[in-house]
Amino acid sequence: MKNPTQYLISAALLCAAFLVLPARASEGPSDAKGPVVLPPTVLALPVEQAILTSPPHVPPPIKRNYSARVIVNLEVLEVVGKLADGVEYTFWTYGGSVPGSFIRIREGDVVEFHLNNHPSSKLPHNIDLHAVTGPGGGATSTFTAPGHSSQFTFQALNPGLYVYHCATAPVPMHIGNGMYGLILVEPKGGMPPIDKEYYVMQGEFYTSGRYGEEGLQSFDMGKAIDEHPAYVLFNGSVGSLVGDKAITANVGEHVRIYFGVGGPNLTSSFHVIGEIFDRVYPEAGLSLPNANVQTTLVPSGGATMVEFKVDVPGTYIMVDHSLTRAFNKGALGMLKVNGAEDRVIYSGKEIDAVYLGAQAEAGSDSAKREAELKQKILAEIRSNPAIAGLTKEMQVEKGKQVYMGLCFACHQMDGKGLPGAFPPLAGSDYMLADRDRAIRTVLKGMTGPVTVNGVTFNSAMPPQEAVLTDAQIADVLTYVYNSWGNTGDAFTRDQVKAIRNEQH
Ligand code: HEC
Ligand SMILES: [Cu+2]
Repeated sequence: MKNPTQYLISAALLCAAFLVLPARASEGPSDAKGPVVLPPTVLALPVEQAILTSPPHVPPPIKRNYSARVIVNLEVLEVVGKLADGVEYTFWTYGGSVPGSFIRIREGDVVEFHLNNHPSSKLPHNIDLHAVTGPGGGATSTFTAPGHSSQFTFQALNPGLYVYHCATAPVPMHIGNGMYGLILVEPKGGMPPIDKEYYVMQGEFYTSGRYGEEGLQSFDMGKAIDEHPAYVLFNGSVGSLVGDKAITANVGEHVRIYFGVGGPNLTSSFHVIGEIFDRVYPEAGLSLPNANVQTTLVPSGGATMVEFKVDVPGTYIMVDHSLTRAFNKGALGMLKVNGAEDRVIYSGKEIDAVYLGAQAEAGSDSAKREAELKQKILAEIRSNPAIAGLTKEMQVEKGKQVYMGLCFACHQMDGKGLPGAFPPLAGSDYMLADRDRAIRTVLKGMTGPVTVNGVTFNSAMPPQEAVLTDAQIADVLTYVYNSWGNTGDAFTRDQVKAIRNEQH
């Protein structure tokens, strides 16, 4: 293993290598030692090409029970990609994705590593693999100018899950632009078999603009030094694991997430809402799986493996439980679980009764009024089939209960919102202009700038699709549209259903 002194020395070497680059790059391979002369025992090992995958995918488990010589070809690519809707960024990547390609090898393998820096790159890059024993973890040996390819060999002595990252100066900038990934060194006995495996990494982005500010953003070194990122992300962009890009599993399956933190600075409090990790390999060490963990701490430049069985269907939200990072800076992903319900393990909402405390007498009045109206409707149906008007009134009362239980916390009792934080629903030109969009906002939530009655808000509204039924959404919007001087429209559950099922 590397000790701290070796780290310091390797960092020093790294800086030296960087400073002398211009002379070296033109001299070509003069500093290269030439291919290593491998002993016959190693030369006799079977040779194979590593399978690399981009997130959230993981290469297949290693089946062999002997060492191999594994060839890894990793390409450095500087690419413009999406940080969020309307927000672009020039990512520096290993293999074209953030995080970079997942590498899977076996303890004892001798790895011939090729780092290929694409000719279109503007800068030299290298790689420090935390799985490597040797100064710099490969960094000095892989310092590679654009249009060049470096080769070095290492033996994977320690099993575990390791971060790799660029270590070219300024290192925080290279990592902050997306240059990190994971390498799994399976123990000789293999990882325990599991149904589903996924690859997720957290990293922060220090953009010149605020969260959601549109256009091509650049890296802001000042914000990086202050550790004030605009974005904290899973897999390199807002929504990379949301909606139809969510990771999936079926009820009864066991899921393993290989989770790493590229940083460059922040530690993650990794949590899956509504799940308990049956097993956690703390700090990705293999000796001590911990059991029944809610949230696990993953340091910058560190990793973990979490495993859990999914017992009931639904959408599970993955977050950094430092929650403004999840709700305001993007560190949020989804796991969608399909299958049959088990109402003993989780019943779902059994009863929706009114409880508002002193907060909102309006709510309990509204429940009473609902009961009255139910009676009225029954009476009305008996004597008079013209019940349309009453149906709407009924919806308004039900919707009021949903509103008082959920929306009022942000949009306020009077629907006027809070300046600088929550937009108004009373007289909202934005909402009233487009009914479908209003449904969509409640279902899918909303992030990024929105202008309501001439004032711009830029925050996040949590999606309600997993919380509210179609009928509840129709009711709450009917209440909102029939309150505070709004237009008086009604919504049906079929309208909500249509938006819920629309293709994106
Ligand atoms: C946790 C706070 C929160 C809750 C709870 C919440 N919202 Fe919002 N809502 C917001 C924020 C913040 C925005 C603006 C998002 C942005 O700027 O990106 C918003 C935007 C909206 C908009 C579009 C903007 C406008 O004012 O016309 C509508 C409509 C809306 N919410 C309706 C609802 C309804 C209905 C509920 C209850 C089912 C609800 N919201 C619950 C915070 C919340
Ligand atoms: Cu780099």
